[in-house]
Amino acid sequence: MKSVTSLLSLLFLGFSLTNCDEPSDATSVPGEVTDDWTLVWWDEFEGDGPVDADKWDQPEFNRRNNNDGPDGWWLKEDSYHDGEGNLVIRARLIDNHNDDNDPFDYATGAIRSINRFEQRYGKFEVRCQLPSLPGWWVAFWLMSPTVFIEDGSGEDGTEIDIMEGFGWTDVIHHNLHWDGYGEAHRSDGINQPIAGIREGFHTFTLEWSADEYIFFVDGEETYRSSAGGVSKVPAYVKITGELSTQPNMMSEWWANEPIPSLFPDYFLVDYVRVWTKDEN
Ligand SMILES: [Ca+2]
Ligand SMILES: [Ca+2]
Ligand SMILES: [Ca+2]
Repeated sequence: MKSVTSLLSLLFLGFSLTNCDEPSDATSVPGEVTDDWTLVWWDEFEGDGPVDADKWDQPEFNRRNNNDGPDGWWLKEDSYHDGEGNLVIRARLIDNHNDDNDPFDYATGAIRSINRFEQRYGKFEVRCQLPSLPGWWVAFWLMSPTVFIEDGSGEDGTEIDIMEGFGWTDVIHHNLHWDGYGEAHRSDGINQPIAGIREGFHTFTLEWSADEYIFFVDGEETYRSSAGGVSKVPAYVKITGELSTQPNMMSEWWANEPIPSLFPDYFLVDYVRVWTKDEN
């Protein structure tokens, strides 16, 4: 009986350990030598509770205003856990949310680690399933408040778009933006179709060092750049959906046109993990 009790205790301990919010395969990243990397921050999005407020801020505001059409809001209730190990970023129609004359507005979800976690350099990875509808886009990106400083350099802060993806096309974007978003704005990037990227889950990874940014999709290098001089300041993590009814955003250059009757749509994120590189 004693041994049975011990066995049960061991089983219970094992059960507890496998159910805590630890990545089970954090070192098994395709194409990577894992020994030099130390996992320092992550969210596995386990459980059916709300988004972890210790890790994430959920901004709420009219992210994509349009004076001539429905607005695209970020609302807290559109980012949540699905109870199956994923973060859900939802896009949907809502009643007109302000005092303009729109027949309806749109809402999407967004989470960001601002005031909670920031890091300079390292490896940043998300595993996710892209949405299926035209009209909105999703992104895994890094942001520094100093990206707005207009000094001819991205070293003091660069928006690093590790992945921008869509429901209507296989094209994936990797982009860098610095010196604000006005006339001084500079950018560098690439967009390329990746066959089958909208089917099932895929990983999108950035390796950021003092020398360069290297981007990977499913462990294969897809882009490499040192544009702007490479940011030397910490950045926080963002996982977002966005929908704009501005004509340029509804073009085939970007998110294409939303078809209101088809919504809602969903972007699923299995995990986000961040490593630092060990200095040997
Ligand atoms: Ca409105
Ligand atoms: Ca700058
Ligand atoms: Ca997960």
